[in-house]
Amino acid sequence: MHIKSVEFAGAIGQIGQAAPELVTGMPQIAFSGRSNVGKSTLINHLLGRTRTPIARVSARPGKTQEINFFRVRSDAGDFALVDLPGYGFAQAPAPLRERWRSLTDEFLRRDDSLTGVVQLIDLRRGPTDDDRKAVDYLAGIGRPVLFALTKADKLKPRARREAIAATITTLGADESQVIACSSLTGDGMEELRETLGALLMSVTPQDRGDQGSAE
Ligand SMILES: Nc1nc2c(ncn2[C@@H]2O[C@H](COP(=O)(O)OP(=O)(O)OP(=O)(O)O)[C@@H](O)[C@H]2O)c(=O)[nH]1
Ligand SMILES: [Mg+2]
Repeated sequence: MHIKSVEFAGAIGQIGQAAPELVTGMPQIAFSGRSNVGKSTLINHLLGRTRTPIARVSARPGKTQEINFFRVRSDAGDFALVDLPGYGFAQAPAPLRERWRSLTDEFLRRDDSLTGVVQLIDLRRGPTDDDRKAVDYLAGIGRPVLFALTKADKLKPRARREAIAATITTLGADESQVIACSSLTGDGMEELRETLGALLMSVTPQDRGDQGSAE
């Protein structure tokens, strides 16, 4: 998949709020993961926005509490890339965690345009309890899930191979569902881009609405 352009489309901060108009009717790919797992960084690299980041990478984990939407034009059609707020932030007070759950749950369960979910997991840590809950939850939604194992650069090749194998086993995932990534080396980015492109191409033009026709 070749990315042509990206723009910030808006955010959902309240339960029940509609997705930004700019992405109405477009297939959506959501990025889910623990706070600090590297979501915003991965999104910037995936979209080729390393020099001028479009997804904010904050110094304080757990700061993003909104669902952010980016409108992407690509040769696989137009789509909305959705940056979900990170979960599992240890210091987050219970009401905030509850709010996260309701906001995300309400959004993900809308029947409309969710084409797939990229679930990020820190390769070095393997799936945490929170990750497993997220994975179980996503399985219940019944949309295609791709696992991006982040920060792969932090492990030497052998430890990396072992960690990938262990994560696949723990998740009960298929090898084809899992991509080891590094925003530092660029590993996995092209594979992730291609896999998402194929997923988007599998969405029929009728499902995409008027704005999504491939060029
Ligand atoms: N070594 C290494 N560090 C990374 C990688 N990806 C992200 N990081 C670092 O991890 C930290 C968190 O990255 P973010 O992209 O802000 O994480 P996030 O998941 O968006 O966090 P929240 O917005 O709080 O949910 C930053 O200091 C990044 O520089 C990677 O592939 N390799
Ligand atoms: Mg972020």
